Amino acid sequence: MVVPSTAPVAPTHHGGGGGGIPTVDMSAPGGRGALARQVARACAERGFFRAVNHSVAPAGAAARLDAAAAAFFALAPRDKQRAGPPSPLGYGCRAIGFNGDAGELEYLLLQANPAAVAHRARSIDADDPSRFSNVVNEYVGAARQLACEILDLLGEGLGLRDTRYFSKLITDTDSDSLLRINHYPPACTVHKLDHDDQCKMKTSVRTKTSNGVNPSAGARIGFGEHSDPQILSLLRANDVDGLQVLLNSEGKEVWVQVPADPSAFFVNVGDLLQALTNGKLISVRHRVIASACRPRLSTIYFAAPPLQARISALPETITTSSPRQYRPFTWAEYKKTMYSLRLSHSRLNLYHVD
Ligand code: GA4
Repeated sequence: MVVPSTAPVAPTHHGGGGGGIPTVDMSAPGGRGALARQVARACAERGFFRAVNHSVAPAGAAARLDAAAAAFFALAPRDKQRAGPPSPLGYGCRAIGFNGDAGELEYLLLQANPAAVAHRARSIDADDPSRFSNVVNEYVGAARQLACEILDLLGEGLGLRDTRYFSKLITDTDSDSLLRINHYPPACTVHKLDHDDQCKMKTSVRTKTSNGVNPSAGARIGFGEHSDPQILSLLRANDVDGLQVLLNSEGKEVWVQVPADPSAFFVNVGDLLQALTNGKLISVRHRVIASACRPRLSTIYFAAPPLQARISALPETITTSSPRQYRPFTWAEYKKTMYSLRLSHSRLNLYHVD
């Protein structure tokens, strides 16, 4: 296994935060090998990077999805609730998962395949369901293509025998990938009341994270601390800040603000990719603080394998000095575990062979 050691990842240092967040120029002229090493290094050191100059044109599929999402979230609560409850897919307001987690957001969670999107679209855009499904399918296609490009670069950067191993898992016709569209209403009082009315729910958002650390004073938890369970996640958001990632800085874990960049994709390694690479790539913990006075809209494509896919560290990642870390499991088995636990649980540890 090749440990990515050259081509240091360019950290970004924006005034209000972002130190230590790697940026990868997907169209850089330096050649494919250098790009592959850069992507692998970012995922090994941070589990996270900002992809710029990527293949998804902002004026096309992304803009059309944003417009469809904004139109949906602007509907009356009763109309939105027709697409819910999130069980786990559908429209959700504040409640996340089945075990009492909540955040200051509303969202649509969709299975990222045309048949499922068409079915769900009937309750999302009753006037013209195919309009909504076309927009979603077009976006999912573009996001999947970018995810494959990144996964193939990772395969090369890690020196895998089958460099397309990861991308084949997510392009399988039975891939269990998801699309999540999140709307974080503004934190300012006048809007907050609107939002409370909309949800018609009395859930309180915990202000403490799982490790007992309080987010900074006045912070509203939009989406609590967690790692993504799948292979790779691609997030795009508008120009409103809120995303934070937990990074290691000189032996200490620190929450780093990710400055908003609507033209970029923020890419993060999921639990399955950590397991497949025997811990060489790390599934980054992240959260959203929704304290802005403007609404934040984000879209995340979660690239996942089929339910029956066997997740086992690739042979190239196992050596005598780096023995197998996790027992093999199927994605179906892992999903069952994750839905039985709280959002912040470090669920992959349950599969550690110790
Ligand atoms: C976190 C990442 C994705 O948003 C998600 C979430 C899922 C859900 O909202 O239904 C989970 C969460 C996420 C992991 C633990 C379980 C399941 C909520 C929850 C408490 C869609 C996913 O795949 O896992």
